[in-house]
Amino acid sequence: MTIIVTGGAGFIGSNFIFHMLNKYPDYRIICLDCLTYAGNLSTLEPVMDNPNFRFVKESITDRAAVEKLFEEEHPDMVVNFAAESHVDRSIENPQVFLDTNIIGTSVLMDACRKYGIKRYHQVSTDEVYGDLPLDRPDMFFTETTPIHTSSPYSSSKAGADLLVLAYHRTYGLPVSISRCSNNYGPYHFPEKLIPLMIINALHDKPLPVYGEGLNVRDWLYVEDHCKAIDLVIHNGRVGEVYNIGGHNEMRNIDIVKLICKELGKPESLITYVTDRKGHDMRYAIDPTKIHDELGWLPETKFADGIKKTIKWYLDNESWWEPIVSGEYQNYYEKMYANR
Ligand code: NAD
Ligand code: TDX
Repeated sequence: MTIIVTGGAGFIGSNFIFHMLNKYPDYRIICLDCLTYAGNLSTLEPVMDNPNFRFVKESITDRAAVEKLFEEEHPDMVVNFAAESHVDRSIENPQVFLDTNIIGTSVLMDACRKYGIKRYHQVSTDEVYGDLPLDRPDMFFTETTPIHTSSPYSSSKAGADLLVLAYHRTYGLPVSISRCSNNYGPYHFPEKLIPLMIINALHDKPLPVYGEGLNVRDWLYVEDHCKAIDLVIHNGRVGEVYNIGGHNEMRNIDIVKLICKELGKPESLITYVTDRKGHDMRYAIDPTKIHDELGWLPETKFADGIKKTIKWYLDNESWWEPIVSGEYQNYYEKMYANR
């Protein structure tokens, strides 16, 4: 089995590569990643010498490079993690989100059509469903909830999802899609809520909570997401969408307070800043389908996962220090200086 994993130098893709190489020692895994600001080759260092692993630095939008890779490797599957993934960046500059998330997806699927494939899997997000009201805790996203996006990011992911389903119906491409809730865990890029708060708290810097911090996200430990994708690509039905989430809804402010408590830092570091434009209120996944069809259940409880994650950031300063002291510093200044 040969699998091309795109975006494997990022947060979830790298965790997925570790999971797959560990669980299937006879699989060949090729990581296709162009190393944007969010891609980090040092993350993949532990597997670089594995003879069943290959890293290729190219963009999924580069048709010639993608076709060359298909000719060289004859993949059985493609799992597409590669994306621009940060909502705030999409509000500042939508164009690259359309290029990577939509055009990149079409380039990958065209190569799958041209050379043949057993499965093309699209890693999508619960954000394609828009948001839910805070006063309706009985409401959840199911796979049939209408697409109703809020940000350029979620719109680009939804556009890609629709294209994936269209390639299935029009060309019979054997596709699947998973839509997951918010992930957390090792190698999460420091621009996202949980790692940003951990690292700022460690430096006794202000903890910038958007609006009143009452927005709710449904958090899943990254390993549980990887295991779910593993099940979908092997046993999931072609042409289907699977929602992934662990019924773990938390308000942003409660997460930030928990991080302060775990690190022994004062809540006075919390600073309420201007809200995100178009900020989604609540995400909540109904994972009944993947549970009933594939037997998937999350294994890591949030109370344990957040402790493991904080410990990972404490133990791995050498991974995140070069990021927060480098180019990312300019982004942070631009986004938060006058907020
Ligand atoms: P990330 O930003 O950490 O990593 C993205 C990776 O894609 C990086 O390594 C980057 O270099 C690479 N990449 C970007 N553009 C590329 C291109 N044109 N060609 C090749 N590689 C490119 O993202 P993440 O958080 O790991 O998310 C991975 C996927 O999962 C995304 O598709 C995202 O939409 C989806 N997702 C993320 C979450 C979450 O909570 N992080 C939840 C649900 C779904
Ligand atoms: O500094 C911050 N302060 C703050 O209050 C940041 C970075 C975020 N927030 C809030 C905004 C959100 O309500 O925290 C919440 C989580 O924000 P992000 O970490 O940016 O994640 P989110 O916007 O929910 O999107 C994430 O989950 C779905 C991923 O980044 C997406 O790629 C995925 O599709």
